[in-house]
Amino acid sequence: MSSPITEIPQRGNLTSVPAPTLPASDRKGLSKKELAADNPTWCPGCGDFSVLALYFKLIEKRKMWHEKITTVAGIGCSSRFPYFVQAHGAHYIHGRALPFASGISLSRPDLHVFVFGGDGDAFSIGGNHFNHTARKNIKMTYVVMDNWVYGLTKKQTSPTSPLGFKSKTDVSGAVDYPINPMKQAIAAGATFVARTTHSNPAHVMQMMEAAMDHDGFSFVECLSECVEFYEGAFDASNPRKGGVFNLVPVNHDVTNEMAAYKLADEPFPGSFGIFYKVTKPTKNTKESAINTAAMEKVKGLKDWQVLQKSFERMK
Ligand SMILES: Cc1ncc(C[n+]2csc(CCOP(=O)(O)OP(=O)(O)O)c2C)c(N)n1
Ligand code: SF4
Ligand SMILES: [Mg+2]
Repeated sequence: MSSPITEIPQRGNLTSVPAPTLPASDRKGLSKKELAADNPTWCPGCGDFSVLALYFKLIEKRKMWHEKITTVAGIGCSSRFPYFVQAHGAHYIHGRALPFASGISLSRPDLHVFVFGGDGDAFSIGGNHFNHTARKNIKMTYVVMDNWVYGLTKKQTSPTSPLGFKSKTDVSGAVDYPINPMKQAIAAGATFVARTTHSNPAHVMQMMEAAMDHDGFSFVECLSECVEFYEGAFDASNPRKGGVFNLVPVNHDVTNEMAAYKLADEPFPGSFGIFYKVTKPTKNTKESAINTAAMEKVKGLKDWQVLQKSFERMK
């Protein structure tokens, strides 16, 4: 019996499909035990643990199976993520997780592609890839574990470090204005933009679920404390540390770009939740239509005949 689990789309028939949430079936969902690959090497207390635990929970809850998910990352403490997941994925080049994930998403739209990484990976070396993946609306979920510092390389200023932050690259305090990931994502054309924090696991889970259900490029900024090099960075957003955790107002219109910018402009700790969400055709769908039309033109021909036709055109 054919099942949606085993079907792999053929070239020319690639359509953007919803996240692989399958109805309860005879097949059991993966458990955390089956998903945990290795003992994470993060420092005790690092916010990244929370994101990993919630990713396992998400896969378990939504009954996603190994052959339907892929976990991709660049380089950094947060980008070690795929090492700790017993599933298909790649720990790729610094800043290049998104182009790698784009290739996977466009060639296998039946998969759900999750990308994890840090603020340096996303907004320094990977800054351009972030903008272009967002504007192309390539279907994937990108979770940036923002700790406002380069953790792996032991405390350099990152693009999200606030002014005055003392680091090995700014010994007397950061002088460059930080970027605002939410504004940047909206301006670049991301069709789903949300903000959460590792200290509120239920909210992280809610945002990751909403992101994976979005048909397009979904971006989640997740504050994730680096206890080693930026302890207390997010205390003002954590009620357990005397801070406040404010949800996006219930009357916020997620399709209103200007309203989303206004939320993104709030001073720290700001609001948490979905800032922006619109429906637009994905590159996956558009490319699939182009592929189908191209395949139609060479229908019935053998591969060598298709090749010969291409050579003839080049003469
Ligand atoms: C091409 C290249 N340049 C620089 C580095 C060094 N490097 C590794 S991780 C990193 C920054 C990591 O910061 P971030 O992405 O914020 O991740 P975190 O460790 O904070 O989770 C840098 C500069 C590298 N590995 N490759
Ligand atoms: S250095 Fe910071 S970001 Fe890296 S594992 Fe340790 S606490 Fe986490
Ligand atoms: Mg970082």
